[in-house]
Amino acid sequence: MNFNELREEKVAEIEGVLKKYLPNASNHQRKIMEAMEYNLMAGGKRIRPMLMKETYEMFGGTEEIIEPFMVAIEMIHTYSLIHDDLPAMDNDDYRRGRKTTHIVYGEAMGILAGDALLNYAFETASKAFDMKKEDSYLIGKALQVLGKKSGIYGMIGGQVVDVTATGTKVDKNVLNFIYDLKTSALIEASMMIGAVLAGATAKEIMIIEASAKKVGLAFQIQDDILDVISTEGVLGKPIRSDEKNEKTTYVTLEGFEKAKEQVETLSTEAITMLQGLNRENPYLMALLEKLIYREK
Ligand code: GRG
Repeated sequence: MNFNELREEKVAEIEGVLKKYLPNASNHQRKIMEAMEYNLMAGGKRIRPMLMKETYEMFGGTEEIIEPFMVAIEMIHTYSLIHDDLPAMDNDDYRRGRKTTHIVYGEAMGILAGDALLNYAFETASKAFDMKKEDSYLIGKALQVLGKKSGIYGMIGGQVVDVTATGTKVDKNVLNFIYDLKTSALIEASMMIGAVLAGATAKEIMIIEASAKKVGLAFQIQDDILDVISTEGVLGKPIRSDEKNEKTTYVTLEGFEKAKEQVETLSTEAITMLQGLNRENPYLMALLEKLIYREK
């Protein structure tokens, strides 16, 4: 099986896990449950749950307790996309190749679907306590990482600075701060939770965090590049969105070629850091290399 086939198989497995943990749309709340599922199951690369599971396995993890956390991180990521597309933020009509949630279900339901996914993420992750009581301390630590990296010290914090800076020219320091929180934080959470639940040491978790920070930055710079050179058909979302929203990006700040070099440099540094851990996961290394040249 080649890398792409293996990756497709892993994406299908992750989608199976997502379905397993989704609530059954029933009763009077049916509408919100449908709206939650609408965007969550619309596709997407599933990078975060994949990085989580691969890191977990790299540290020798084999148990099902990783599953509720894989679902939780994808739910948090999806809620952020739903809210980011709202009229009050980027006001976009397409995401993951579909009309955005607020376009289909209305703005109020778009807000609620995002809120519901965020809440249900923690409700789902905490199911791990019932699956393996003896790992309660590790599960608690993993929940701590999830809360911090998606909150004001993580993704929401980055989004706040991003929204405030929109329409103004920001320097590289501020841009790095935004990317660090807005994008890297969830990637850090993904890989750190994998490490935490597999029982990695504090030092190993720090190295994972530092490596994931670089992966996240590289991922965001590539996102900036694709926003300029790709097509709506390939990305499943509008292109030139940064220009429309008057956002400073690595491409506007450093130019296209330098941005491409940064993606390569950061990814190589991230991979080298992981290799230094002397743990085996060739698929994870190959995935990180592939992300450098990703087209969507
Ligand atoms: C609204 C609280 C709140 C936060 C929004 C994450 C975010 C912050 C906004 C979404 C827009 C954006 C450019 C985010 C940066 C991270 C990023 C590149 C998201 C897209 O992730 P992919 O490419 O998407 O993994 P898929 O659809 O493949 O899952």
